[in-house]
Amino acid sequence: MSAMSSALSFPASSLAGARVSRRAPRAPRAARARAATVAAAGDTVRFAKYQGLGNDFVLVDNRDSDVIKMSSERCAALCDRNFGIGADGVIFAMPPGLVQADEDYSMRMYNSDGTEPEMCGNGIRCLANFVAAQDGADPKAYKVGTLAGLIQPEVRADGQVAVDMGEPTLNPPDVPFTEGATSDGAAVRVPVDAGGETWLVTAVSMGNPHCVTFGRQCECDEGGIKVDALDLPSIGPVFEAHPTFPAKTNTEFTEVVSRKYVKMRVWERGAGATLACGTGACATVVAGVLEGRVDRKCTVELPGGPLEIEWRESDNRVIMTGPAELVFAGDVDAA
Ligand code: ZDP
Repeated sequence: MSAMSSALSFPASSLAGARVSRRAPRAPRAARARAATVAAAGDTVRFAKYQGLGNDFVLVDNRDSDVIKMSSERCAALCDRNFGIGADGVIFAMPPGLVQADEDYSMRMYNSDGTEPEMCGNGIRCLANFVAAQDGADPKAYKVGTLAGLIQPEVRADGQVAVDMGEPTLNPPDVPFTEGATSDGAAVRVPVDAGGETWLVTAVSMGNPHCVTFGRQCECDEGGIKVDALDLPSIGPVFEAHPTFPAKTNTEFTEVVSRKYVKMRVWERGAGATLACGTGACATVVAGVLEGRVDRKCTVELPGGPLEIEWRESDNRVIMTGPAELVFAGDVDAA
């Protein structure tokens, strides 16, 4: 494993924004292909480690090139918590133009297993703070291109980052989810067999796929799941690769404490059990509203801490607010 220096060189700071429209077209295949990696032995990359409620990421400023500085395999190795830096993923600040010309920059990311998701909620809050620190910028709004469309995070003076995550996608084939819609074009409380039991799930996309469940069919009638009693490492992977989710899925197991407060445990696609998932918290509140369990403004308590989520009635957009903090910085071999 290559040398890493841990000189702390960044002033902690923060950023901002609100999103344009989720219906923005996905990045053209050419743009994604163009970003193939060319790291050579001996190249080093400067990185900063950030975390949002314990969901942690290695961040790299890659805005000087269309070519991603490290391969997905190298990123997976760096995410290893024993042999690497240790993280749930690696995020690259890329040049603008992934979705539209007037972006400030764009975002590409690898999960800790090396797969590439379309979007990440905790990650885009960390990215916004990281870029502001790089540029020594005061809190400001950014337009960020992602594989899920344009997202605009807003950094507030108190250091919290509020992100307009756009409109949820509920049409089952677009999640993608193979089962049919059950109410108003969405797949709500659909019975799915997993781990030898029947669970009731609601399928939501926040640019990436989510399977939200408040419990097994039997429990749902008796007040729902108790997340602290959940055997997440055994049931999580079953849902992640469930045939009803052809692109695999993140799964949110959710306990309702009140209409304004839920406890959630997440098993992430390509990352396993994490301490928090921003897109997952958004999907949880959307599913909770569709199932008539929670209000549109709701706190989602995760193992790593609380996220404030609002699914706005006025424009159907989801707003996620939470922290994003620098942990340390250093240099690492790119290959
Ligand atoms: O969709 C996926 O593969 C997720 N694992 C991406 C990461 C999601 C993230 N945890 C979030 O906060 O939304 C970063």
